[in-house]
Amino acid sequence: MSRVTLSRFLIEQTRSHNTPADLRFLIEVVARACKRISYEVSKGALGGVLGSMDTENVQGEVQKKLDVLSNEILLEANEWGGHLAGMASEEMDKAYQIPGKYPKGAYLLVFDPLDGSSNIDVNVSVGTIFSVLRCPDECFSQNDTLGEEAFLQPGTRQVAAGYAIYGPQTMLMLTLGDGVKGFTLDREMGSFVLTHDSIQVPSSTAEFAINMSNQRHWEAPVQRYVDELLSGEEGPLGKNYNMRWIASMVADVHRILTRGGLFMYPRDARDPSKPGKLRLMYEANPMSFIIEQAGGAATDGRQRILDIEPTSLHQRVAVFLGSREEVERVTGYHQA
Ligand code: P6P
Repeated sequence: MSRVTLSRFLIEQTRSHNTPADLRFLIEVVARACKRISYEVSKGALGGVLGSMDTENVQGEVQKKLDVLSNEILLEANEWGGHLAGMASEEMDKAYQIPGKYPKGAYLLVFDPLDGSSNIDVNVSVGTIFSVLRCPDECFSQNDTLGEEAFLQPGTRQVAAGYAIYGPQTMLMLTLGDGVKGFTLDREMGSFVLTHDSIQVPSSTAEFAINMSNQRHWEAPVQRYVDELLSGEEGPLGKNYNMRWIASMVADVHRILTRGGLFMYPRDARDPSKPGKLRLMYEANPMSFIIEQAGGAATDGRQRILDIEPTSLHQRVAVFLGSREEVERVTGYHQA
C-alpha cells in the first residue's frame, strides 16, 4: 500500500473538505518545526540543551533550555509565511506580533512548545501542543498591535489542533474537525507518514491518570470518585482499575487516545486562585478537541471544556478527559 505522507493527506483533505491552502500550509510548517524540536530533544546531553535557564516563564515556572529553544523554533518557522495574524505561547507573557516586514494571515496559532519539560532531563517523553483559531475580522483588519482579546475564543472555535509526542517514536496527532489522524515520523525520509487513520477512544476503561500526591487537596467529588476507583471490584464501580501518571500531558493523553483511560488534573486547595494547573488555551482546549473528535469527552468537572469562554490568555482550568463513561461519571459527582 502506498504510504500517505502528511503532505498528501493535507492535499487530499483540501480536495474532499475544501481545507484552505493557508491552513494546509500552517499545519505543514508546524509539523516541520516539530521535526526540528524532535531532533533537538533527541540530542539530550550531547546537544548541551538539557537543564534550566536562570529565567521563569509567565507561569512562574523555571524555563528549561529546551522550552526556550522550542518556542523560538515555532516562532521562526511561522512568522514569515503570511498565514498568521499572530501567535501565543505558554512561554510568552504577551501575544507575539508578526514582524511588520512579513504579511499577516487569517489564523492564530497558540501553543505549548514543550509540554512536560520537567521530564526532559530524565529522558521521559515530552511533546508540543498546538491549537489553531481564526483571527476575528475586527482584530485582523487592524494593522496595529494584535491584542490578547483576539485569542480569547472558546475551544469550539478551533479549526485545527494537534500535538507532537517525542517518545520512542516521534508522532503527530492531528484533527481538522473531521476525526483524528496519527502520523509517525520516518526519519530516513524526513516525512510524517499516516499510520493511524481513524482513532477512537474506547468509551469505557479500567485505567486512570492522576497525581495522587495531591489527594488531600482535592474537592469532595474527586475524593469520592478516586476512592471508588481504588476500592476496585469490591467497591461501587465493580471492577479493578490500573493507574498511570507520566506527568507529561502529551504522553498521558496519547496513551488514552491509543487504549482508553481517564486523565484528571482537578482544581485543588493548594492555591484557590488557580482553578487547576493546566492552561486552557494551549493545553486543555487542543487536547479536548482531539479527544472529542476521537469519541471521548472532556470537562472541567462542571462543564464541557470546549464551551468555556476564556477571560485571559494563560488562564488555568481543571481537566477530566478521556473515555466518555468515566468522564460523565466523575462530572456527575460534581453535580450531586
Ligand atoms: P505535576 C507538565 O508540567 C504539565 O503541565 C503537564 O504536561 C502534566 O500533565 C502536568 O503538568 C504534571 O503536573 O503536578 O504532576 O508535575
